[in-house]
Amino acid sequence: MTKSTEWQRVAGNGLLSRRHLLGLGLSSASVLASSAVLGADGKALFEIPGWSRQAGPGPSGYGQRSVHTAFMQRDAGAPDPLYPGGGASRSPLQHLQGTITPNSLHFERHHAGIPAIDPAGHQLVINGLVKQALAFSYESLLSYPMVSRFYFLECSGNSRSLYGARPGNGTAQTIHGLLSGAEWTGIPLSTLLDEAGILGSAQWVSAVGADAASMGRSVPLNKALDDVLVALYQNGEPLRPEQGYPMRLFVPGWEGNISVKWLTQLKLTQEPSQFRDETSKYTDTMADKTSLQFTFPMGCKSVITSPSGQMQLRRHGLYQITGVAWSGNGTITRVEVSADGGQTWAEAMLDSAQHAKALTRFRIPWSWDGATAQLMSRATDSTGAVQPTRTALLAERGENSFYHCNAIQCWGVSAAGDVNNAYV
Ligand SMILES: Nc1nc2c(c(=O)[nH]1)N[C@H]1C(S)=C(S)[C@@H](COP(=O)(O)O)O[C@H]1N2
Ligand SMILES: [Mo]
Repeated sequence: MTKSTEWQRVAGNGLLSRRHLLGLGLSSASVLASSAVLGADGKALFEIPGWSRQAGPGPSGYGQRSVHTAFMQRDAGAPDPLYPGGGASRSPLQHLQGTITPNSLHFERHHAGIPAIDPAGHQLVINGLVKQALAFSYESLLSYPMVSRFYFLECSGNSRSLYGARPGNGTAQTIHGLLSGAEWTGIPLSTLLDEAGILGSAQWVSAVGADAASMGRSVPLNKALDDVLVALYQNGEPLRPEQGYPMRLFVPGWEGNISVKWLTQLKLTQEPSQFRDETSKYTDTMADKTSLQFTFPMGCKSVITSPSGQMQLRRHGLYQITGVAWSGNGTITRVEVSADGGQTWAEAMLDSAQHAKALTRFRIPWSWDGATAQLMSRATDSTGAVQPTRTALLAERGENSFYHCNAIQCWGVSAAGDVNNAYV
């Protein structure tokens, strides 16, 4: 075992070099000397557990998680009779690892609930400024060549409680859980638009969903032809009804709202359609009360998922600080972590493959000696954008902000080990 004096401290308040993650291990597992496994009489010193003594259930048609992890849930609240089917549920970020959110825990945001679509009765129509209007059945779309890409999806209302005057008492899930990551498989929208034939006057693609909200958003044609998908699969299986089964628009890196679920129409137009969700909602009101419209990309951002809000550190010693980082404008190139409220920073290890517009996992070892600490993470992306402090973001956006909060957030650790959302 390396003595704690040999840990290389790289920033204030106990942050250790990320190289200690490689090989040295932060394990608190008890070391089993071989003599400890068998007693002097040669008998095993531990009981053989019940599950090792008899055969368990056999294979099944559809897998279920362990009953011991069933507490990991989205935080779907009680239904609101005044808003049928509406609302959101958040991903339990503090319980997850890696960069892919299990489909059953992908966050949800519905404006009028989940339509029960029979794919046999569903159509995707492409019309408007095209040479020939087309209608695709689900079956016919399945025969088009598809691509698979890792992307994050984030609602632009995510983390918006950080605009509040006082820090809300929340978890990584309740504050930041309108965020998930998946491998999305679908048909490049450009393939379908090319088949319809884009007329020269077309500048926008208006996408409309088949839910009772008829949710619509206008996508600039250059983005539509760049990396937008008509997504049919999510993490290898057909989309979940919550995520838009049988098909959704997927607009990489941009605010979640524009990835229209239950997609049924794409109309090419010269001007944006000025849907409700791009006029009265999803605009950014500035300090002078003017509003910015079409602020599409989600900014460079990171969140520490562990230790995080409402956890308790029960012992002094080594911890692994971990979280996710992402940017709607490119790849994450760097994540720094501070344990002293942003006075000093150390570079975290990026331990996942770094895909553009996808979640990246970071981690760094931390030695907690019982002093109060303020844990923060700061991401940098491939455009050079650095995640702003909350103070800087508020100075830029003013007090009327609601969407697109990518500020650095702080988890305060008390001497007793309680972890809480804090402002610095
Ligand atoms: N048709 C339709 N598309 C929709 C919505 C909706 O209510 N109806 N919600 C939008 C919003 S606000 C977000 S953040 C994302 C959420 O996608 P998810 O539920 O798959 O996480 O879908 C978007 N697409
Ligand atoms: Mo959203």
